[in-house]
Amino acid sequence: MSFYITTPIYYVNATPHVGHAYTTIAADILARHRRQRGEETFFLTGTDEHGSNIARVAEEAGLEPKEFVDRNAATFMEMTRRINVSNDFFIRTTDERHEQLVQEFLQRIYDAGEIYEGVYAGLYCSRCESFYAESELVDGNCPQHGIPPEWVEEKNYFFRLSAYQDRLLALYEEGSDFVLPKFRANEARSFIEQGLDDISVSRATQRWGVSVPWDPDQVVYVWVDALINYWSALAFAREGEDLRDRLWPEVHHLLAKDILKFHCVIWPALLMGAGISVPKQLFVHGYLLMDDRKMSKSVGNVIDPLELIDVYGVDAVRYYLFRAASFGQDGNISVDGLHERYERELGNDLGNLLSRTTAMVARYRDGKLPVVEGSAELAGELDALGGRVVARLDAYDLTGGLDEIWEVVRALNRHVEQNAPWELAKDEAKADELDRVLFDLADGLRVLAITLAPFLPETTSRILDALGQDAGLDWDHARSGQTRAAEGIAPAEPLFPRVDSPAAV
Ligand code: ME8
Repeated sequence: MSFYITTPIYYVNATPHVGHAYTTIAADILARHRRQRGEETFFLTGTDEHGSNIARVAEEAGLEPKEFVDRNAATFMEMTRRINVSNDFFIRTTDERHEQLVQEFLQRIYDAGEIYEGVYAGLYCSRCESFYAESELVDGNCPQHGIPPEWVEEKNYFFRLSAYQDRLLALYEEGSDFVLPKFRANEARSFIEQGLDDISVSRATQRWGVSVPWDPDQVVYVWVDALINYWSALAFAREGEDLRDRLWPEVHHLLAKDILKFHCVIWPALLMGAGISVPKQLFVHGYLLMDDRKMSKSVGNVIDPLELIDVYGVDAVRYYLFRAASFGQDGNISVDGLHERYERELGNDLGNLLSRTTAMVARYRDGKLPVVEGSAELAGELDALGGRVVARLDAYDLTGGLDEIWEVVRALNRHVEQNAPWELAKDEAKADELDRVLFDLADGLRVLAITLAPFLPETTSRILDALGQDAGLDWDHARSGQTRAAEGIAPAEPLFPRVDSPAAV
């Protein structure tokens, strides 16, 4: 089984914010999880660097487009590194190898007779890089950006999207999981059912893009250029190998609802036009909001993920984003909310559990952890956890995955309270019982660490180190009774040290 997962490629006209980090971390969690299960996994992210919007912003900054995109792509690469994601490749659409494949892709559609020349006249929002019908405008403005679109009239090449209605609807047939969640599939389907207009796939008045192969006076429309990245990257991501043979079309696209139409309608049609198989699945998530408004660079209400990471650490940010909002739905985030969950859930529930466990092993057993028969009831809970998390993550339910794991965090905290090891330690006759409880806690923490590894990669290694466990992160180890005997266990440093107040950000 192979698992290929992608994020949107982000526009480099501004610096990255938490919204970009969100999708990238989600993809990372799924990729890390599949690797644990031994699947061949490939995780792609990158930047979208052509188009009139970027050319304009570069000009405003007094830079050549290439210099501008090089600088800004670097900030996205830096974000990708700082949020600790395990992407296998980072694609930039200004990579010549991508540009060539865009031409090849478009030529295939052209050769199939699915592209014709026409005149486009319509309202265009350069922020979205998208045409709008009058009826779609809100008070005469772009519905996404609230600015008036420009009237554009030019010779363009058109793709016969209108001819793909039935083939697209077939993808959305009853029972298909082509697009998830279901309510997003319904949105895409009703859009297709309304009837599709042909779309322009080139621009005559722009220069910052990939030349149309049969007419170098035109450049390829930036959205077409961008979508092709998911397919092109595989051809050159690994030296001397064409991964398309193995990984296409086993692709899972993650995106937010702002770009649903491009991904769920136009992209599969373009692929069909080029004679290439359509993606296996798309998951469309909601928006991160601040005070109930979408966080976006055009509204200006953005949080820089790196500032949060500086204060709370990368794992806390990775954790919070999937706790604050149920993945799939919209949800508000705030620094106060992060602070609260950091203290309560990460610091108290998980961090203290490790501190107490290691402190008790150090104090009552001189740092030695023997292997004994653990509690059958707890073992049952630990053994059920792996399957539950798999079911949630296979359904892209990252928040549900954390819920399942936190059930066990809480169960272990109850186990400490109910068995009161500090009382057992007072009575020599209860030495075996104490060993059992300490083993239970270590075994439970080890299983938690493995199931949490995709969400909290740094914390996982710290937990396993503190318990003297180094068995690796394979999903097979997410079962009870696999903890090994250890020595030299010392009271662990707090996993989530105190942060004074949210105002620190
Ligand atoms: O649309 N909440 O790039 P983009 C959740 N280049 N996710 C958010 C978000 C928020 N408030 N803000 C941004 C483009 N995102 C095109 C994509 S793909 C072939 C081309 C995330 O920089 C989310 O994944 O505007 C959204 O779909 C994406 O960033 C848009 O990024």
